[in-house]
Amino acid sequence: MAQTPTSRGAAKKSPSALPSSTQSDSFRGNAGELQQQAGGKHPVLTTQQGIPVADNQNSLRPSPRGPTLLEDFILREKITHFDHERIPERIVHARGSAAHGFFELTHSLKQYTTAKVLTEVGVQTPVFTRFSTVAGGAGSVDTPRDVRGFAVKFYTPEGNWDLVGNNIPVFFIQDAMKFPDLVHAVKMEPDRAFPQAASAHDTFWDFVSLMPETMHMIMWAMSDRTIPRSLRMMEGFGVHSFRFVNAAGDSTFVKFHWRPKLGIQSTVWDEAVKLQSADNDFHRRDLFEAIEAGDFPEWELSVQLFTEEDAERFPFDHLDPTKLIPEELVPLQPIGRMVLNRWPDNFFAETEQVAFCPANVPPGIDFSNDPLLQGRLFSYLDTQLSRLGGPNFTQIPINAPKCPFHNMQRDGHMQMQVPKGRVAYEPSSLQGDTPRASLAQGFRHFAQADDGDGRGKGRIRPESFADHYSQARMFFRSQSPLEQAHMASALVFELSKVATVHVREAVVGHLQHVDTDLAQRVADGLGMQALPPAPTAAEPVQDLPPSPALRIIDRMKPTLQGRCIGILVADGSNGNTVANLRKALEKVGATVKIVSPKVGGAVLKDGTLLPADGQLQGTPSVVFDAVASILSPDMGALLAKEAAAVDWFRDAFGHLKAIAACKGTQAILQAGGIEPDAGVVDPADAQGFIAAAQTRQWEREPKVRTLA
Ligand code: HDD
Repeated sequence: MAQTPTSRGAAKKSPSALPSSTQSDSFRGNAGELQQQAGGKHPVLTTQQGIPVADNQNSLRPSPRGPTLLEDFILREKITHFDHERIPERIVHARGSAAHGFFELTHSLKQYTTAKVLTEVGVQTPVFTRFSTVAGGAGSVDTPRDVRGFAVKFYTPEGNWDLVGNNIPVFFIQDAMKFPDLVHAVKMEPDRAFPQAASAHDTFWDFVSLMPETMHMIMWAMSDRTIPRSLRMMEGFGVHSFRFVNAAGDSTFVKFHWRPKLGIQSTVWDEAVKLQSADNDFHRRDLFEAIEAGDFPEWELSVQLFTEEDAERFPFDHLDPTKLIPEELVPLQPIGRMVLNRWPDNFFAETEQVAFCPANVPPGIDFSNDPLLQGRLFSYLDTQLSRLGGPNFTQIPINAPKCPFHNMQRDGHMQMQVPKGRVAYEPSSLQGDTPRASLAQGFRHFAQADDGDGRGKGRIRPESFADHYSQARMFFRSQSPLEQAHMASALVFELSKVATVHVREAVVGHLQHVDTDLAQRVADGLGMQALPPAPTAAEPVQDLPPSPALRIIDRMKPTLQGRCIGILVADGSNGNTVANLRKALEKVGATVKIVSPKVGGAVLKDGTLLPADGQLQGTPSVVFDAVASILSPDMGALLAKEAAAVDWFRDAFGHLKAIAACKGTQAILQAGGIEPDAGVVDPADAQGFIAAAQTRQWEREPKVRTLA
């Protein structure tokens, strides 16, 4: 053991008592022995200047109990570096998890774009994809009700393409001018510094109540989309209309959609809340474990393509980012797939330092005039300058293009390149190898005609952006009755946290334009005596055809692939039943985790030890998609008195999960007041359990909670 002088006794130890190998002019403490603890061949520890370090335990002192000397350059360098280890977190999307992977094109878009990444079928383009929550800080939980960021950096042969989207296809506001207001309203309130990572507070809903353009996005935010089960089970959207430009210079509008191979799935609200205490890192861990297990998450990339003339016929303006184009109107065309197959080596170097920017597009992809997108084109580069400390953040490995790049940008903080030669300007005639612009290969902006209406320059909101309610109504009416009930309940929950009565009333007033039944349900849920008046709508609300593609309950994939099942065992459990169930579950692609009252495992009926993946009290059922339990009657009776065991089943039941419960478990179900239904089966019936576990027991919901 190392003898670091932490006590007076140790400090008084005479230097002459130390092993001779540590005695030298400067060694008065004992350091070397720590090196013995791990095997392998370790390089010598050095300072950042490369100076070898002899003692990494003790600072330099004139005598064993004397003050630390300023001369200790090793200590000063180490502490100084540590003091500067953190950089400003992202003002939004601070909490995120990311992975490396590739994008593979399956259908060429050559007809529409020159971008190689979208024309060379079969080529795998490296990507780095970061998912995030929006409102919370970097250390906040993974499962609040929040929009999720879905940002993909494609390292294409023609430079980086960043598709910086969300898991929702529309946005809260129409003009970038309002973004700081929106973010200030949703973030923790500045005087009290709470709530963290939550929209359920006065300032957010005050802003919403005064900005009817938020209504469509509010419907999405209150839907189950904002409480995803897994980052692997989320859709992603580029949101804005972008442009493709082909070799002839013709332009086509495009919207991008990511669809998860595992299907789309959400949690129920009570589950999301409990996950916040069960596992702050639930989504990050889920992504990490899937990739580590070789169960690589995959998404299909699809496009919606339409021309200027098509757009003229839409009953909304596609340049308004609060509007989506229903896929019933413009179908989705699958063009490729993204697979995430490598977890970053270092969180800070990659996930934290990655810098996305919607302005990063290769030749052949261009922007539309969406005023939100136009503002974003400025914001991201600007924020990276302060977040990453200077203009050379593009040289950080995770941000650097993987294709050759040459320019005349020079110097600045943290310049990593050593450019040769005397020419750092263009045009020049002194050197033969300096970079030159290329009309043939270079980025060319689409030559869009000015569509001004002759009124000239102004701070103008187009009249075509004035209808704020029709698509909100379409989204609400496209949902299944249960999803509508979830939305109404979410609105009641959020507005119940709003103390200001006139704000609650104003929001319910807007809801009348969305759907009067919804408004009434929310008003009832809030205990309002009468429906507040609806504000005047700038445009008549249209009854657009519903879009069933916008539901998610119907679209949960009937599979156990990518899902995780917990099996509760204890001493005396029947090992055969456990083994059979496990085998059957793993055969259909589920991950199985054994939970036991002790993490060391359980001694089964046949005397063998079954190691556990989690201890019962620290592994609540919220972290599983379905649960099973195989217990002896004695252990069942004992655990029926254990709150963690009773909660395990009560929560699984309340969260509409399938339960496989043996006879020995019945005492716990009874203690939890659970009346078994079709979703509660015997663990010996593995196939019955698999069938039940492939979905949630939606018909159970009205029996376990009151929905608005
Ligand atoms: Fe943004 C980050 C997505 C509107 C300004 N945004 C950021 C990230 C995502 C989005 C996924 C995190 C990227 C990462 O993982 O590092 N943002 C969106 C979407 C929007 C949107 C889908 C609307 C369609 N954003 C938006 C506007 C502005 C910004 C209107 C400002 C005018 N966004 C930023 C930012 C951030 C950012 C301040 C914070 C950190 C960063 O950029 O790198 O520049």
